[in-house]
Amino acid sequence: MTGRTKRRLGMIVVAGALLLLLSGCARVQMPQDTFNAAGPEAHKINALFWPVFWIAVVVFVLVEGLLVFALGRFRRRPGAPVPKQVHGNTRLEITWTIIPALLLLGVAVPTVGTIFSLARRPPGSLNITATGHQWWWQVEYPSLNVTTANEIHIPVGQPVYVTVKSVDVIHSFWIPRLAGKQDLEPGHTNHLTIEASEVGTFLGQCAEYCGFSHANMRLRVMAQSPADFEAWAANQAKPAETPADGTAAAAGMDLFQNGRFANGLQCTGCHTIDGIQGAAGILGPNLTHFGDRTTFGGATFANTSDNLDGWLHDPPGLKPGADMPNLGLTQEQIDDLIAYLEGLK
Ligand SMILES: [Cu+2]
Repeated sequence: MTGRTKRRLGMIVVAGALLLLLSGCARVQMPQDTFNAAGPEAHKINALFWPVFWIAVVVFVLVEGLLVFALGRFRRRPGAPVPKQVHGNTRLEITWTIIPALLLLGVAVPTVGTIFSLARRPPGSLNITATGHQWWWQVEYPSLNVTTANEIHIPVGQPVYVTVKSVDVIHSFWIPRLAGKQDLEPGHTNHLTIEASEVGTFLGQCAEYCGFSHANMRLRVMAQSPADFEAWAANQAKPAETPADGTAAAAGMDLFQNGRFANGLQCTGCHTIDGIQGAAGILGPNLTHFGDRTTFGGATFANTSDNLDGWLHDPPGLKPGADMPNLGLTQEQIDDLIAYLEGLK
């Protein structure tokens, strides 16, 4: 390769790298964009991030600029100038000790302030508990007598103080547009506050690798107007509806309550449905108002008949490592169960 080809190749590589870098700057709306804050807690984090980022940019440009300049100007070549020797210059050394110290102090004050502000339990907050399971979220509203899974409904404009726990391994609760991350640790309780200032659905996920289906441990926050939220909570607090006699849903309910499947397993051994006698299992999600949810399986699958059909045929086939085994259900049993579950509004 000649020197010229080498130089050309080098330029192409640099141009390609620059293009790649710039492509990250496109303002595409991403559902999990931390910079697109949708509530006061996320705004606090951004208000800290941006000043620190720009200070770091200025320091980077100054330091790297000086370095590149010195490399070019004083590199070893015939007739190169010898730079002024400054070893042991007390004034210079004091200067470059004091400037970084002041910068760090300037960054530390708002950082500590933000940490305390985020950790505070805001007055007038709604309290909920999110419990991590491999691989789904149990969500409880103790003051409203509501238990659900994976989808967290909250009222717009009210802080929600989330107590996070884990029953197995370390998980991390993260709704990027509403707040930072908070770890869920077995045997230890942590807290964070989320709040949305606008109506909408905010996506999130477990942010701590927790095994096989970590990527399938998602969650979402549905921020609703206070009136819509109240209506939702009032409905959720009711026991499950009983389907009309003779329908497929009624057959599904009977299967749910009394069916024994592969290895003698019963639905009620793992799932709770309020209003169904004996259905008080807590290994899997509470299904009392399953039909009201838009997703299932760790908010990974849209709550459609097709997806439910796939799930009931072979849960671990859809979600590797799922605790719910293949129960060996017949197509008719699956259809009845789907009719029942979809009716649990
Ligand atoms: Cu996890």
